[in-house]
Amino acid sequence: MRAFIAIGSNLSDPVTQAKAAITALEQSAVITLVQASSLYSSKPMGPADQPDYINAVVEIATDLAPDALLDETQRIELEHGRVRKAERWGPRTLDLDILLYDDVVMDSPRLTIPHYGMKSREFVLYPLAEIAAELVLPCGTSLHTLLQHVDRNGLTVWSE
Ligand code: ROI
Repeated sequence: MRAFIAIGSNLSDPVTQAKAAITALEQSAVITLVQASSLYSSKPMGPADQPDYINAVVEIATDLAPDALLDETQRIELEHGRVRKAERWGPRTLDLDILLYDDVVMDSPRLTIPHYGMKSREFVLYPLAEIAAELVLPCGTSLHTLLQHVDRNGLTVWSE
């Protein structure tokens, strides 16, 4: 199965966090990394008094079912020092969000696929377009169409 995962970090050296997340996905015994987008710098969505984010999107191949894939991404988050804070939409060390899993549409207490926020988030859509320009979502909407409605909002490719 093919899936797309969003990576986000704005604490504890976000560039290092994002790169470590990509390495961890690459090294996972149960995931094959197919491709990774560039790293992007983005303005925080949510409270503005937090650092800018580093975001990326990766495509993976896996035999894991969606719930088992979530277990694996959460294992990686925890391994990389993720601490869940009380504040909603507050800063985070490492976030791995399952965006898409084949053409699966599901809504369980643990997991909503496609990711509920992906259609409006520039820091998801532009990195996704870099690696899967011709993608069409399970609802039939193309990534091209979504991008026409979402401003870059200061999103830039991060370079050293
Ligand atoms: N804002 C940006 N720019 N990037 C993120 O990855 C991100 N993740 C979040 C919230 C707090 C919604 N804001 C974000 O979870």
